[in-house]
Amino acid sequence: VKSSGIPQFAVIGHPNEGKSSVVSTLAEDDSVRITNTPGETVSCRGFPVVVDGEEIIRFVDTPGFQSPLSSLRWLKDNEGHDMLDRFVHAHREDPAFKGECELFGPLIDGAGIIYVVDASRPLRSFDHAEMEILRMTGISRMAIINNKDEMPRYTPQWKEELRKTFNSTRVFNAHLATYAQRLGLLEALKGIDQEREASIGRVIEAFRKDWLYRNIETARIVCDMLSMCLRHKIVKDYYRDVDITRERTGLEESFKADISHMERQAQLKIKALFRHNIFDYMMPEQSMAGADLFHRQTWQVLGLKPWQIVAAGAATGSGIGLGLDAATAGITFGVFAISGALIGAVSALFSGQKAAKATIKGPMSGRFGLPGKIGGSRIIIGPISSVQLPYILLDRALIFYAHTINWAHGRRNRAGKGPDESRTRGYVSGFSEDQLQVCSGFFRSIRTLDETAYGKNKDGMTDMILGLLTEISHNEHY
Ligand SMILES: Nc1nc2c(ncn2[C@@H]2O[C@H](COP(=O)(O)OP(=O)(O)OP(=O)(O)O)[C@@H](O)[C@H]2O)c(=O)[nH]1
Ligand SMILES: [Mg+2]
Repeated sequence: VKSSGIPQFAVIGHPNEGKSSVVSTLAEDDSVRITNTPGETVSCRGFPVVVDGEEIIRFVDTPGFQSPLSSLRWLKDNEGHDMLDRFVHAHREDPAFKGECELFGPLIDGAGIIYVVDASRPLRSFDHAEMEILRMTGISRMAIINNKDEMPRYTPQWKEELRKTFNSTRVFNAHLATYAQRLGLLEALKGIDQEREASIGRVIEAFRKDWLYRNIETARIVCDMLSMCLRHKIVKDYYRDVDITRERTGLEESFKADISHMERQAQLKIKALFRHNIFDYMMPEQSMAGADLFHRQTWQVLGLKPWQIVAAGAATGSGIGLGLDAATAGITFGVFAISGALIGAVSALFSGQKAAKATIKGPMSGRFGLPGKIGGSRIIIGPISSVQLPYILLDRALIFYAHTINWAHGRRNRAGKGPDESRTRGYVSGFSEDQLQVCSGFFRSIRTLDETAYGKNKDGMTDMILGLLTEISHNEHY
């Protein structure tokens, strides 16, 4: 433990094994440099975890071992007190030991050890040398098996070997680690030595609290976004002759764009809350043509199922949803492909589904719907009265959240199997009747002028969303 009192861990290992990736994921910092070039990291750099403006733990990224076999030989010959210090003094000018001189730095400063190995390759002699060096330091240490390949062929051998030298060994994938797995890693870190137990316990506590705070914020962001979308209206007055059909079409386009923009703003807030600067889960907006999307795929996968529309008490008079074909057979693509519902769904509002109001008032409003010119009129687009759209917006927000929290900060490319492909449904289709009641109560209250009723419903909705976010957070295998 450093003088500042916060626990510090050096992430150590052979070049190119994923040390920087592990640091990036644990510290939730996507500014850590990660490349496929061995020897990318040449000097130590500490990455603090900051909660509430206070540093609670620090992970130090280090360069890889460079000459582990000869370093081990020297250390064996010079074993004893201050040997790392003496090693650095003796080899400071030797380019063959640059890596060791650098990576021993944080250990001399009192950092704990997190040793990273890639178990998709077999153990070699330098691995034994590195482990032996770490054992000789006597510093409490944990090993992380970070598998770069999907087939961790050599995990059993590695585990057996690591058990001999490390206080704890954990499988932890720097690219795919979820929140639950990061928490699990901290728990294991707590167990490696008694001296650090209390301080890491506090880190875990702070980490949990911070996560709860982020989830509460997310629930608020989602509720506010839904309120804004459902209240949205465009009102435009015309004092001269205009082509009303054309004007109306133009305003409908603006309306769609406005809803999309509000959704995007909420997503960006969530993204920032979870400290992502690079990763941005883009919900496809127009993966399929609008009307078709409306009937066949989107609204079966996202939003409500037919029985839920009835349960939500929302079916009457809406003219929406009950015509949905309940058959979901044939849906073989993941949510990533089908969550491109928003524009389609909003488009559907204007395609004869009577879902959003488009009101035209004026002296010649009787000609509503007919192409032609009228003067002195007003066009009102909105508010949305679609039963499904708010549920689709909610579903998309939850999907966005799940992708964002489960995208490890150390993962920089989109190649490989992501979480996208495994889910074929949104979350709303799994809602219980009670949950639907909360939603429909909230959606209804958005339009009333009764602020107290709105506040009460919004609190209920926030709590319910918070429950969903917590569930998604703790789902290890997203
Ligand atoms: N698929 C996959 N690739 C990984 C994982 N961890 C690291 N990599 C890849 O392995 C390469 C090296 O990762 P780094 O994190 O830069 O490794 P490092 O140990 O810091 O490397 P040096 O700084 O060069 O010693 C990069 O191309 C990473 O994207 C993982 O969990 N899964
Ligand atoms: Mg590195």
